[in-house]
Amino acid sequence: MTVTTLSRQGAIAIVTVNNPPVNALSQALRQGLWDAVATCDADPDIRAVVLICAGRTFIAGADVSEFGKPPMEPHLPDLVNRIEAAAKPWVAAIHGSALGGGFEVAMGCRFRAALDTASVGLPEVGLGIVPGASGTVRTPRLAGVAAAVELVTTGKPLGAAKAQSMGLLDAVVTGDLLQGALDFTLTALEQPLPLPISERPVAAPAPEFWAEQQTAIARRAKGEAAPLRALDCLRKATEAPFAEALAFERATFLDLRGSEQAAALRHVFFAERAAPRPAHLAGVPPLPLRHTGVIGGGTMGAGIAAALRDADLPVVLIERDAEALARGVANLRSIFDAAVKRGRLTADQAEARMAGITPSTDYAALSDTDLVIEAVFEDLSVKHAVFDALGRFCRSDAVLATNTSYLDPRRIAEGLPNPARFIGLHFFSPANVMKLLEIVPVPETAPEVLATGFALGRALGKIPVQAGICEGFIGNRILKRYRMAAESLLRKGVTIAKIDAAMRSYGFAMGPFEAQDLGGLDIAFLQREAARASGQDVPETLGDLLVRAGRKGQKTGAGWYDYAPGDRTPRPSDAVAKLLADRIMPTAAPTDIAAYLVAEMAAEGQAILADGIARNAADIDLVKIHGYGFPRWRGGPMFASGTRG
Ligand code: 3H9
Repeated sequence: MTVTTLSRQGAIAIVTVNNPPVNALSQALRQGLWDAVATCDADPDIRAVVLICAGRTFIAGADVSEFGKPPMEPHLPDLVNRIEAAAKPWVAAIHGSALGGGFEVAMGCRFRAALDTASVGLPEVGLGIVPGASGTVRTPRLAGVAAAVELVTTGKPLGAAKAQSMGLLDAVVTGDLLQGALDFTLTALEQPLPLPISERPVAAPAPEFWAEQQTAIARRAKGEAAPLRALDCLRKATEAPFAEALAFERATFLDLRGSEQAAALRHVFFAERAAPRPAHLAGVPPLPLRHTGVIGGGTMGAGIAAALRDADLPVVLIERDAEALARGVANLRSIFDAAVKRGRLTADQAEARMAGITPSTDYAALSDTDLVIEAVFEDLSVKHAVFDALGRFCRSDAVLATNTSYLDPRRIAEGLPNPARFIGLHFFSPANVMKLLEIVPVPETAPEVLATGFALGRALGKIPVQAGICEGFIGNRILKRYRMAAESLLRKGVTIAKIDAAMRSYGFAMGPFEAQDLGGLDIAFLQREAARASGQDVPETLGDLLVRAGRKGQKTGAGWYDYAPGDRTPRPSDAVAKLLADRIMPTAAPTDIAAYLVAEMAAEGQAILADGIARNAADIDLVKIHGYGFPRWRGGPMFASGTRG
């Protein structure tokens, strides 16, 4: 396939890139662009070159799948230099995303014009690397050091308008991109050309600027190497000549590319892209999703309804009585109000979200829904009553889903007239924020219903992962093992604070005990009690002792730690030490606490694989990263412990 084609419009050459799916800079594309420079330079009738891409996006970056292989010529930094040094000025015409190497190619061009819907960015830190083709050296020369630090160290793409205001783009066009770029080029040719970016000066900021950035980035990065290494490159770009800074960036890029963190982040990158479209559902068409319903307006139900509204799906919200319904609507209102406060939504958008909610206490309001998600109290008889009503009032082809975390979906489905339409959709709180969606089919679930679960995940921008049926599915089953392992360390005399600190320095935002205090110890306690009441042999946990002493976590001002009123800072607790004193028998404990706890998670992951509960190890990693705060740059427990499946 020809990945670049050359055409002409008057004196302007048009180089069109066509390398699906995302025009990544494979060796063939680099060579194609390399040759295009030579062809255009040699043609005396060509005055300028517009670089434009076919398909869904401008060049989305280096080809990540080539990263594990030996680099092949022409190398990207050389290509960017060559475009910049071409005898004719190149103009990048950007739609979709110009990311990483794609934006570096655009910076090799003399001008950048973009559609108003486009975005640009240097997301390399998200892959554990730094830009490797002059991103850290050209960006500060193009847009100043502050803009470059933002772009390079956060990795977040910027919309066209913002990018233009920061000087990263010369023009933003609406409508026909090619025409807009051609018009821009003709006008630009009437003026003296600006200097190539590599020849522009860069103002070095005050020395304290770097120290401040270093501190702020180190705090955010929590052990992730790339953002700080990117900052080093940016500093070099302001202190050394262009070529020297470029060589420094290249060396840093190559060093990081071979690192464990980069391998972990590449693993997550590809796992995230594989998850929404699992191979076993290829060719199975999902059912249409136009109207949805949510049963229960509590924290979970309201969060799910908000997620559905964020994807522009109309929602019928059902509660058992007017009072509960009013609370549910108020819960939704406060979710959208908070989004307005944070600047994530405008007031009008929040109103439109609310306008798409139809609150009702009458199940008949669900008669036209394609999908209903139940999020009521975790009690089998309550769930049965709900599904009995759904079976009577919903269309026979509507998908009926439960959001249960701990009940057996097979038992919830008992008695449904059409269990082929039934599925578990396990959201994580807050459901409009957390990316993970565990999809749990029962044996009767029809393939197209399972495919609809994945289609919903895609529509909501979630990471959907299929889980089999067992206690806790994938995520909570591993969480339970993790907590038990943490308690076993505690019993051996390792302090609560030390265990939490070890997991924080591993990269979690919180350790296992702090996290329980935040979420509340009573939920898992009540589950254990219910299991005990039903005759199961559930050994007593240390957490049980705390809950029985009234220590349910932050909400009671006391859990594994003590809390001062109105203050969430955990303080080691003498009361807990006393409460647990006779359970703690100092014995040899593993010295590398994090390694031990991660190995325990991975061991449970292995058992989950052996039981057929997860489809592959990468899915388990996604569950822990997107539902439980496992540090992304560690790749998930399976990857981190060498189970790369
Ligand atoms: C870099 O550029 C380093 C340089 O500084 C220096 C080099 C020397 N490579 O996400 P989607 C595949 S680092 C290979 O679902 P969307 C992806 O796996 C790179 N493959 O599409 C999937 O494959 P499949 C910096 C890639 O429309 C398919 O394309 N760039 C790459 O939702 C569709 O992907 C980035 O990090 C790639 N770079 O979103 C950009 N990118 O269909 C990463 C995608 O077989 N990419 N694929 O499952 C993205 O952010 C999104 O793909 C994008 C499109 C926003 C572009």
